[in-house]
Amino acid sequence: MAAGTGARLGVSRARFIVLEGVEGAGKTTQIRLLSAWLDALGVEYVTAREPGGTEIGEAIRGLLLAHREEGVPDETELLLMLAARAAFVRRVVRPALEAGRVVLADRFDLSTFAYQGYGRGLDLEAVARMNAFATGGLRPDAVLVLDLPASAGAARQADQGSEADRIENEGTGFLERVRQGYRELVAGRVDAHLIDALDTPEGVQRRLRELLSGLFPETFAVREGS
Ligand code: T5A
Repeated sequence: MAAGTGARLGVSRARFIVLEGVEGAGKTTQIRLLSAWLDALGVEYVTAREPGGTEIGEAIRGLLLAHREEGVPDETELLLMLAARAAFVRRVVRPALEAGRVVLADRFDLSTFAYQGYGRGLDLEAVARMNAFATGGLRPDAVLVLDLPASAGAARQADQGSEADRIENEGTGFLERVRQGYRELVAGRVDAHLIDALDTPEGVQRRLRELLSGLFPETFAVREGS
């Protein structure tokens, strides 16, 4: 978790913003560019990833993404994701929002619906009930879903040269179900927005900034002197 350098406490209003999308969609890249923007605006923020963001969450991330010979039951995967989220909400998100900071999160509950619900085929209503317990009902202010074909995201990751983790190893059939899941989920949630992630990183970033400035001008609009 990194704290922003903007020092104008009290100017910005706390917002919980989540970046979502299939592997290689560009979430990390866009959070880095959004962080630079918030620095320039003088908005205080924290960034964090899921699963992770806390000591216990990072330990759970290691358990979840490591390759395992005997496989991991889908229910175990779900419960571990939610165990990490319970700590993330209580140790990272709520304290930051209470301190008046923006939270930029790399994944949150839409990932669970898309991966464990649509990807693994677990019952969406059961996932929703358990997720609500883990989050204590906390919802993001906006969920920005970077949309691109799963094969394009996988190709970007291959170009990057990073080794595929356990979930990335599920292949493009699984990841395409996840992608379709995201598209259906966005259609059913007023806080979620679909963004074309096939554009250049700069083009995607322009769209995200326009969207956030339009949705929350009191937080993200350029102010005199910033
Ligand atoms: N998971 C997570 C669940 O199953 N359930 C859950 O509830 C949660 C919370 C987490 C894994 O856990 C699963 C999902 C995941 O499988 P992760 O590290 O968060 O893993 O997920 P990844 O999506 O694998 O993260 P990546 O860092 O690999 O992907 P990003 O962040 O989307 O992409 P980024 O920015 O690193 O970019 C990837 C490459 O593409 C290039 C970048 O330079 C980089 O090389 N790139 C672009 N190239 C061209 N055009 C653009 N617009 C580009 N943007 C970036």
